[in-house]
Amino acid sequence: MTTIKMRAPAGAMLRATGGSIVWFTGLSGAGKTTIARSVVERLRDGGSRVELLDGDEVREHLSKGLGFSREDRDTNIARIGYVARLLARNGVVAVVAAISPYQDARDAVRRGAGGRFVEVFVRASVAACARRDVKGLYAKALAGEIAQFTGVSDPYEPPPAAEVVIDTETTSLDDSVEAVTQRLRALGFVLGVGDD
Ligand code: ADX
Repeated sequence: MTTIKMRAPAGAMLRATGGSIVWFTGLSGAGKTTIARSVVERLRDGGSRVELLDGDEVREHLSKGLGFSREDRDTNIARIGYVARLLARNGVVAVVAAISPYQDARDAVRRGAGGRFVEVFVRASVAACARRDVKGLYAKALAGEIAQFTGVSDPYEPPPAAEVVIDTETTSLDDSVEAVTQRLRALGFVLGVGDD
């Protein structure tokens, strides 16, 4: 008997096969939060348990009082990584959107994730982020009013081996979400309805 394998079309329902960490890294204003929110929505629509840990929000609660020195950023990322691991081991897809500029800190989270980790590099040039300047922070950073601003007066280490790289200067939101979900499917972290 022949079995016909159905492949879910782009935009179809997705269901997680268990917990994992989907880690968005990139400059402020690159588009991490926007893409991460859409990925969360897609997974939730398919009935998956999913939680978003967003840098701006985490810094209002879990990391209140931390600044932007390397030490403070590393502490912030270690805290987010810790919570993401707790969620993932309880079957939740933990979606993280944080600049997370240092490779060592990202790798430490990866090592603790037991293979269920996807790094998504949301790439946009400093010039493009400064042009968008959604929060008005680049103007201030470029005027010297904000110290240690990532991409302007503080480093960003691009990931050399991210599972997904999205250039938001040339990629639509829909295509960006698709790139992430395709990779999650290829890794077996989610199934499209009709996959087996
Ligand atoms: S991280 O470096 O520790 O990962 P995180 O993602 O939590 O950073 O927070 C970044 C957000 O803080 C930015 O999107 C921006 O709104 C705000 N911010 C304020 N000061 C800075 C700064 N010096 N560098 C980068 N982001 C800053």
